[in-house]
Amino acid sequence: MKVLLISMPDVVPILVHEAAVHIPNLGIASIGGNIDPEHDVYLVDLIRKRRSVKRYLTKIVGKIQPDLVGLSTMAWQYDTCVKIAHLIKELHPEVKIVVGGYHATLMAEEIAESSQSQWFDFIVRGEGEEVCRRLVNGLDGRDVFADIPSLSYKKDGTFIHNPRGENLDLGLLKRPIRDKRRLTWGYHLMNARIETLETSRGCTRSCNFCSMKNMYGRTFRTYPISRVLADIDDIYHIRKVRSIFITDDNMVLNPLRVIELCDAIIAKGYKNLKLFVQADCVSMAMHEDMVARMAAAGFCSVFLGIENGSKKNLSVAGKGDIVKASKKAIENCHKYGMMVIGGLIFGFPEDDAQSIQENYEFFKEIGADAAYCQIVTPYPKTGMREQLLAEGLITNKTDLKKYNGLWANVRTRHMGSNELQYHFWFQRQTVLGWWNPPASIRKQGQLWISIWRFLFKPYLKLHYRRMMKKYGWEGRFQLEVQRLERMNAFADLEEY
Ligand code: B12
Ligand code: SF4
Repeated sequence: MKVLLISMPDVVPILVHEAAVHIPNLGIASIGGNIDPEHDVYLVDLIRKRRSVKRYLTKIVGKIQPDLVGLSTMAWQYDTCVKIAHLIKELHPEVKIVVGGYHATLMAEEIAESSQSQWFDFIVRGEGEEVCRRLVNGLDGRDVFADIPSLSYKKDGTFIHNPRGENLDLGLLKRPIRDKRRLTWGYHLMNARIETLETSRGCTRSCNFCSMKNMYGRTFRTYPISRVLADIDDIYHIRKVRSIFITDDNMVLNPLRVIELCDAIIAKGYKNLKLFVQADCVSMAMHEDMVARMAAAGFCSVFLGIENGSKKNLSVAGKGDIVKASKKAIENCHKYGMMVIGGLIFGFPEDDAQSIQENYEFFKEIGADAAYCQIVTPYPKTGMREQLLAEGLITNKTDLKKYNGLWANVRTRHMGSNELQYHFWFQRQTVLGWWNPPASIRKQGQLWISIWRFLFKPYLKLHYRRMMKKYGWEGRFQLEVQRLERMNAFADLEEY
């Protein structure tokens, strides 16, 4: 069997420009790595082909003539996913198409009942490695679709949903594909080559905007340390890549394990290894010894879910009062030279222009190094969606293309969604202003940070001064909205 696994071209440039970060998709790489070796597997990450999606797919599908195409999609990418499925069926009508990932997991029933289901032959809920392995064997006549947990398949034109399978034993998974079977390349974080790996899956915290619990339940599973080291060896020695993005939802839930892992990494003596990770504030605040060991092992940047400075808003998000923990976590990271990217969320039911301003001010005060700002997004099947629906605060219930954190799909009790969208943008410009990396951060990427400080920033300041004269705040905002509208519109897919 020939299998082609594809991830979507849509991006969300919240931190830097959309061309500055292209991180490989680990989901398809891990599924591909676990398909039995007698089958041929190819990976395509369309994030590297954003300007020529149709042209590229026409070429590659024609060349490979796959038996099965797997499409990976989050909620906000589903619209593009349907278009791509339609295009592929048109190019190669005999091909079977399976859709998986977050959106398929959360919305399998809805997808099956929609008219778009005509483009899909299978839907996979949850982790894809074992289901896909068996599905490919099933297509080869060596397994039976009805027996494969978490698979939905068509019988007489209607989808049958098999019961959901158990979470996988991570110790049994084979390594993801990072070799030439990956047909797209050039992954980078501001021009430094980057790869992804995972050390754990899941999270036991209860943030109610998070889609995670529908994927794994509220569980936390870890990979054996030997497997994580084998993965790092593959990236470091074979691929010769020094930057690694760890995709764990919350790697630090078990601090003793993190320390053990860091010690094992340190013992390997990798030089110039740079690790990027996401973590929760409470664990990073409470375990300074863990933070110190992480820094020693090469963790240079951490994304912290700070979310909001208001206790009321934090409680709506299901986070509890983490304000003190946020401050302490940042202090700990800075003490050991780690850059902190702080996640902020705006648009909670009580928000008004002033509270949005205050949240940006709070962010400035706590001294994180860069802000990753999003508007509350009512992702399907989350507690947040239920809560906001009940209060009539969701203004866009159906156009999921806008469910990516950049768009206001909600209103608050004090602001309409347009006003929220405006203040989310405007206060950021006026309160946070231009990014000014502190000295400790400048050391981490001297070339790019110097280019930013001495080339881009002065140029952009001049550019926006002129824009202000010509358009004013309102005009500039409209231009920004138009830019966002264009970002994930793929002209060559419009006909589908
Ligand atoms: C790492 C990560 C990121 C990284 C991305 C790294 C990368 N390579 O792209 C960063 C920080 C950049 C990021 C950004 C965003 N992310 Co993110 N991210 C994650 C995270 C934590 C892990 C993803 C991952 O790699 N997991 C490991 C792999 C192995 O698992 P996986 O991708 O889920 O794949 C498995 C299954 O889904 C399934 N599967 C996946 N694809 C397919 C395809 C087929 C055919 C099949 C059968 C099965 C299948 O099988 C895979 C193997 O078991 C997830 C949460 C999570 N636990 O997954 C959120 C998550 C996927 N992100 C999410 C979101 C919303 C975003 C942003 C839009 C946030 C924002 N506003 O900025 C952006 C968009 C990024 C972009 N593309 O531009 C949401 C998606 C919600 C939804 N309902 O769609 C999630 C679930 C987080 C959440 N808390 O809700 N993200
Ligand atoms: S800490 Fe992160 S992964 Fe865990 S529930 Fe909250 S948002 Fe989701």
